[in-house]
Amino acid sequence: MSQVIDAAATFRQRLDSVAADTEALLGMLLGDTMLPEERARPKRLMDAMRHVALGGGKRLRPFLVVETGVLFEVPRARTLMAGAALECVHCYSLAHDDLPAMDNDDLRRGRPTAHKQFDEATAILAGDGLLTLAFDILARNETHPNPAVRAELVLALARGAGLGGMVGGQMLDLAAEGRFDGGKVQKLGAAEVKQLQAMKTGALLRFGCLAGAILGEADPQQREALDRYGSVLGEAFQIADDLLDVEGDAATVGKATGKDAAVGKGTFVSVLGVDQAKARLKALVGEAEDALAPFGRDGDILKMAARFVAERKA
Ligand code: GRG
Repeated sequence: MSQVIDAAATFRQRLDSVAADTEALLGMLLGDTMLPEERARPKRLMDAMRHVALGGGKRLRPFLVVETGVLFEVPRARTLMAGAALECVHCYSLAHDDLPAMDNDDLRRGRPTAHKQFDEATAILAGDGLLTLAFDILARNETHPNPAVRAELVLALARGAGLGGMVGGQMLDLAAEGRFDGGKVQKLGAAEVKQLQAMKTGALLRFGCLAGAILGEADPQQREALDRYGSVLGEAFQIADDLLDVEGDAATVGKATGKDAAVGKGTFVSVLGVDQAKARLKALVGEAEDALAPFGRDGDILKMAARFVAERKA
């Protein structure tokens, strides 16, 4: 029992430590200091970008970058840079997803969404600014001295975030809601839900797990193991998210719940049912642990991350 508590406490400490370092780094990147080629940093836009990117969130994605980087002894300053870039993309996606044209939410991370705190145009530009900043960060020498490694990171994040990744997944999601078909909801099967979610939420989590290996110039087998871990983790994350929408309460989750069922959305819970979704979640944690086998005890923290993702309440 005490070993279980120790493992949970260790994981919490490591997650909190990455969260604090990411907050500080993002605060610096979104500070008043202008960069070469910049003419001005408009205050309202900066305030909105800071609202979206700072002061909340579990920072799970930067944690994955840092902890996969630890496997290859990548200096923490480098993994924090790549983690901050990934978090910028994640935060932009949340701000755009919350817009009236998308999910129309008032609450995010327990605070007013960007368009509520500011206005729609500012929220769109704040998202655009964060998306662009992500690639600016990856292209910097501090992220990695080898330009080929930086280019690989840029390509991998672009693939995860773009047409065949998160943005494409969001499009499939909106289409399934019947947005472009007079409100006629598409009845998705399990394979379609899996594909949609692997794109919409899984692709960024997967990038998080691969980024440490890219920064560490890991061998193909090690990359393959982390790629598998990342894919499984992404599915587990989404099932847990779907369960939270059904069973969580808005105050703890930090956003509105019950929205998926209200719009008849195809989710893991709607296609599998609550009990089977929970069984699948448990199986995925086992698969995530298996994927980490090549790393021995060094993979323990990432195994804890898989359990955390499955059991999370927010
Ligand atoms: C608008 C291009 C575009 C994409 C939106 C990711 C996404 C696509 C929308 C977010 C909608 C949503 C709530 C999806 C469920 C999974 C998810 C990304 C939850 C939030 O991630 P957490 O729990 O959030 O890691 P924190 O706040 O901890 O960072």
